[in-house]
Amino acid sequence: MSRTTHCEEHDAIVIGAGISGLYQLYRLRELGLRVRVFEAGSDVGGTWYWNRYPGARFDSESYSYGFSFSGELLQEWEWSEHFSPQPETLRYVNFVADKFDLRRDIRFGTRIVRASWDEAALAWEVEAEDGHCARARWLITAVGPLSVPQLPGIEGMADFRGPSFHTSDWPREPLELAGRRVGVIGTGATAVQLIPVVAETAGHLTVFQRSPNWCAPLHNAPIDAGTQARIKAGYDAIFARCRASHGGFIHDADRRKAMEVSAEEREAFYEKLYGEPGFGIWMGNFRDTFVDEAANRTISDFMARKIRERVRDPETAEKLVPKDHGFGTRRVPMETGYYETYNRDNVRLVDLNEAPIERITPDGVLTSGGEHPLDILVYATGFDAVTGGFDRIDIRGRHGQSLKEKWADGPKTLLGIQISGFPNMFTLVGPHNASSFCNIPRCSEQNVEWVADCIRHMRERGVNRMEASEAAEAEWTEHVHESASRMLYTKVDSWFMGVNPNRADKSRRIFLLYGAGAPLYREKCEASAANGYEGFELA
Ligand code: NA7
Repeated sequence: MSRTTHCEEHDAIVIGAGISGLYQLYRLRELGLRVRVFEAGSDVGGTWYWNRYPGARFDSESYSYGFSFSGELLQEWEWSEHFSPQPETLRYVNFVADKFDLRRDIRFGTRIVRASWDEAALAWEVEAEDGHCARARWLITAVGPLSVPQLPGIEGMADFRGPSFHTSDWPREPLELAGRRVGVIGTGATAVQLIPVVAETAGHLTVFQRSPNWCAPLHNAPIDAGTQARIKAGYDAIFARCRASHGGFIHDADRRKAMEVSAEEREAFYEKLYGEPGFGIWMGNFRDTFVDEAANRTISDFMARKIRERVRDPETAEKLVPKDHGFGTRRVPMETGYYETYNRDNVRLVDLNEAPIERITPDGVLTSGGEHPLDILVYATGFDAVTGGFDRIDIRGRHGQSLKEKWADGPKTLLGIQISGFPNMFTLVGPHNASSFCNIPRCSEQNVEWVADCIRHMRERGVNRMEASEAAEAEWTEHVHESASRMLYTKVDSWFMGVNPNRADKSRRIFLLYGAGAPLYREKCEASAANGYEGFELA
């Protein structure tokens, strides 16, 4: 990269001031490094900074989500609900930033657009949209797995007269919904949180659904004083439980297989899970639910019955029952009164399979079945998942190799944390990393600590350069795909599989996550470190 302007010098650069980037800053500072974090937003929070739509909240139990590294922080902070709403979570992240004085090393309003490795200087140079330049030996990306909003390419979008926006761009100024006709396109996890809340205030709500999802009740509730005290006294046990589980949640698979028990027992077990808060029905189900189609069919049938019971109009209920994939093979949206929303007089479900969208008009959405007049149009159309945050930065490694080109046929990494050809760059919660399929803070803390230990190791031994070997990278990539191949979610289209209907390359279908579980992932990371960072070349 040629440059004429002044360039700041640091030891490490972190891109992103969300949950992972903030903790990385804290850890690297502890090592005595000069660290600079660059953040596109005007404040800390990442996901919780951007996603301010009504109804946004955790699907993780609040007390399993917060940072675990500071006992003092754990005792000081009080979550008010079992599944924290976004405003409270954003307050929490701000509280952490203030408590540890993190803001002084963060440059806000700075979107990094280029990063290139300088082999002669053994340093990364990054450049922001505003031309700001910085150099450092280490580059750590904390760009988030769901940070690049995807708007659909529907004709006429620019013509719509009223407010229209993606859910992650929900207006910061108050938006009056009362008496207005609102349209929501999409029925993923975001829409399922949003729709019941909007329906309560909007004059009329039209939901445009292309594919229904299997949604499960969240059962949120306030945390009472007694529970609060038990939570505070029990953090060690909570984190130990998360650590032992496949996905870093307090829920972990039941040891039985679905067909090992009688139909009555199975039904009773599903009822119990359905009545309990959180992801238990997804993460705590029979252990073969997501590898065995017959097992999966039993829970899918149960969930379908629940939808039919809860939605009064049988035709609408049928539209809400997924037919093309089994329960839990895509991300399970967690709901609060979602299905009952369709019993309201002011809500209408439009099935886009029956009547596809033809165009957006100045006054609404035109489908083949007619025009739906709207005052406000919300795109709950998801994100360019996992690799999107990397693709929008022009990252150049050794010999100017472009990361986007290297990953054109899918990500290749070692442990989802480093990439051959891109020395001294670490990818927190990146593709093929267990963190992207996890209760994120639980797994990203592991990523951050592994990176900090690795940098400490390099400095102590005078190592200036570390790069994943090509052979180890190929082996890891093979392991990622091989270990996921049995899983039913690799047979279904979703953002897990990098299927993004709004991308130019619609045909791409590659598993982006790591499906063999956080404990095995952690073991593999620890083994590499214990063997002098096996698989990496240190110089
Ligand atoms: P998702 O889960 O990717 O959902 C996006 C939704 O938008 C989904 O229902 C899509 O239908 C729909 N969509 C996308 N493009 C279109 C077009 N062009 N027309 C109609 N419908 C469309 O994103 P979310 O934001 O809900 O959730 C993302 C993650 O955030 C979530 O998993 C949590 O982990 C947090 P499709 O299924 O493609 O037919």
